[in-house]
Amino acid sequence: MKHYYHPMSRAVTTDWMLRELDAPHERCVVDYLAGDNAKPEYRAVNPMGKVPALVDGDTVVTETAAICAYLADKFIDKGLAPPLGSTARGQYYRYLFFSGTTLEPMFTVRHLGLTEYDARSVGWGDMPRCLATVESMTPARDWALGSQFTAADVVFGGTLDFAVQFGWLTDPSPKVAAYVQRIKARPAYRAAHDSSWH
Ligand SMILES: N[C@@H](CCC(=O)N[C@@H](CS)C(=O)NCC(=O)O)C(=O)O
Repeated sequence: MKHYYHPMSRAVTTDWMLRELDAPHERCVVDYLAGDNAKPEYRAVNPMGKVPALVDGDTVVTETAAICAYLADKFIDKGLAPPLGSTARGQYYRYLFFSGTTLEPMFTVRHLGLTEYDARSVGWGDMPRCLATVESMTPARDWALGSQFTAADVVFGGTLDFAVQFGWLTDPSPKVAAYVQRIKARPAYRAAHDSSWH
């Protein structure tokens, strides 16, 4: 597998996931700050020119959450996804999709200072509803799905961690702050972040 990576990017999250799984792979640095992501070779991998991307044989996976979900299923024996076909998959998908479709856009909109929009029409709604949902989805102990740490934590917890770091989520509740701290204490998280430029 090839992991297209940059140390100042969301690829740190997929690197963290690869480390959680101890998954063998080749790291390919795409220096998007120098414009390497605009080169035809990389646009052939990801027409968005975004990192991360994962190439596994003929399969190209882009989007941080999709890469984490793909890896968790590929290495299902490592226990970072609930069993295929189990009802826990429903909750698992909710965490994986909520982060990209709702939380990220909401934090971006806040960052941009956009306040005049119809919250009923846009997928992310508004900040009070997002924060209430984060509060209800954040586990008071352990992980999103209970005692088993999964890719849901890498994606949901990783998004919350990003949001706190970049000032998009100010004053997280004690429960959210404690969950983020548990995430950050994981050895694989630390290894991935220590080798990035944060
Ligand atoms: N939706 C993508 C976003 C990835 C993304 O925005 N990557 C940024 C770095 S964090 C990037 O590659 N930016 C380069 C550019 O857009 O030119 C994901 O979840 O993976």
